[in-house]
Amino acid sequence: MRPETEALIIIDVQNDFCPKGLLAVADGDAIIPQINALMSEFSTVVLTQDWHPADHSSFADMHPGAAPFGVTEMAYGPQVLWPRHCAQGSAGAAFHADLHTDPAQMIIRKGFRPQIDSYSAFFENDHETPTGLEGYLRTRGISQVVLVGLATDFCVAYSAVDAAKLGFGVTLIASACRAIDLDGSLALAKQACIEAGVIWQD
Ligand code: VGL
Ligand code: ZN
Repeated sequence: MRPETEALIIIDVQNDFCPKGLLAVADGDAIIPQINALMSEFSTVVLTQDWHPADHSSFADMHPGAAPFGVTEMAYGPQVLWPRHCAQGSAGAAFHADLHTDPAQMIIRKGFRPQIDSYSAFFENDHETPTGLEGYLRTRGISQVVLVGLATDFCVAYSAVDAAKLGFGVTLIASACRAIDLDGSLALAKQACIEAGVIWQD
């Protein structure tokens, strides 16, 4: 077992990010056996779940003339527009059936406000609005977090950078993540993580 001060945070292992999903990440489901095995080492396990309302502003079809995977300017800065995915209560938003969800004590849902996306498990994309996860971890005495899940270059990396900025010790296990890799986003995400002090474990 790892020390009780370490938490495993499993980002968005949901059907829509797995093969056949609405925003499928290549080989997204291939990481599940490794994640299931890792869970047994941690006394604190957190799952996150991307959880969008039907009128979410990250959906390309909410922006007339815009195409999925383009970028638009939101009140809080640039935002990639996505195909519809992880609609609240949909089968696509459910965790992949092979993921062991029973060991998790906490499930953080994010991206539920129509006007703002939330990649990070800690803050929405304005980098200000908290999800509450920081308080949960601190009051549980957690000082180190290990991050795995989908997608490496968006929700996992944003979570890792925020955790490091908040002062947690952070390790990202890249072999237990898969990336979207849009226009070099994976290389940029890795660089941002390393600059923030994240340990990027291949
Ligand atoms: C994600 C794009 C849109 C992710 C979520 O989980 O990385 N990416 N929503
Ligand atoms: Zn999303």
